[in-house]
Amino acid sequence: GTSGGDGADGGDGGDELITVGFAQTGSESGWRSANTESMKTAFSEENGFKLTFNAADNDPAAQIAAVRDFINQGVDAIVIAPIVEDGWDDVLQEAKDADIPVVLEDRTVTAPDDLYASWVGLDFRQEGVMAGEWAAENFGSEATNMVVLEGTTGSAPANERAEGFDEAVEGTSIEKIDSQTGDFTRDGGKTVMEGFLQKYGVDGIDLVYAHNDDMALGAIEAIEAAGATPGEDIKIISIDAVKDGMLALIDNKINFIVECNPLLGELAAGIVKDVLAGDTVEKTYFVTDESFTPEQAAEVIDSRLY
Ligand code: GZL
Ligand code: ZN
Repeated sequence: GTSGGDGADGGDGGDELITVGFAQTGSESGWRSANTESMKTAFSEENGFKLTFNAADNDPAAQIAAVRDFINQGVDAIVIAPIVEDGWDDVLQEAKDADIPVVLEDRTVTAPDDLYASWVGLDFRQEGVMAGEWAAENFGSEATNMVVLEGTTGSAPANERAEGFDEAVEGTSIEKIDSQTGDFTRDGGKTVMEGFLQKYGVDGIDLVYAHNDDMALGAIEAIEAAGATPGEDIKIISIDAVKDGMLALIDNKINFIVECNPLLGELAAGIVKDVLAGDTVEKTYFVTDESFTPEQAAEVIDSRLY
């Protein structure tokens, strides 16, 4: 940690600000912007924090380097939204050796859980199950060719949303004919969907499962450019429920969205304070997710916080 509160700084001996290094994935999606805003608001000076923010532009090596910087700066605590699940053991061990607690927010890691104090996030697997169950219910009885727009390769949400969905549609007549990463970005979703349309034609694809709204919005552009009607000729199921996704849902261009709540700042800030105060914290805090049909989205759109 930084200089102790021993009054040697000649200050009023009042509470020092808690210095926190936050290693964010980057700015790949509308969800990410909402999550960053939530974190910056919670880790504010009036809440007792001095926040150093780093966005790693979706580059796992850059994100690990940012965490190493925080360790060298001797921050009081480190918060990470890990781009990918793997590769964290070494730098988390270095943080542990430097006595700097780490709290994970949003995505999680495969490293042993004694290397981080806590993870606050979403049950990505359950999100995949919710999406798959809706698909099974609505499209599972007739032959359905599905393409998947995967999230960032190696990320917990991409892995878990695929696992949950596949499990939920097992035994139905939904057939995954292709699956490729669009890296959670709108452009990525559009480019991959253009490739799928080239390969299979509009008539060869019945359903798109997009791991996030931004890729679904890109797919909508590609489907419309191909002269087809998204939500009708080609159905779309997505995850996040950010504003733009919900508006497309209300427009019936997306058929179903599973929410993934990005407002994790308050929880993460409280956990950091508890950890530094030596209080016991849970290893996992899940924030609950809802799901929406077009009608349900229309009812809530004006009251949504993101
Ligand atoms: C999920 C989060 C994912 C979102 C994407 O909690 O990590 O990353 O689903 C975002 O929109 O890019
Ligand atoms: Zn997994």
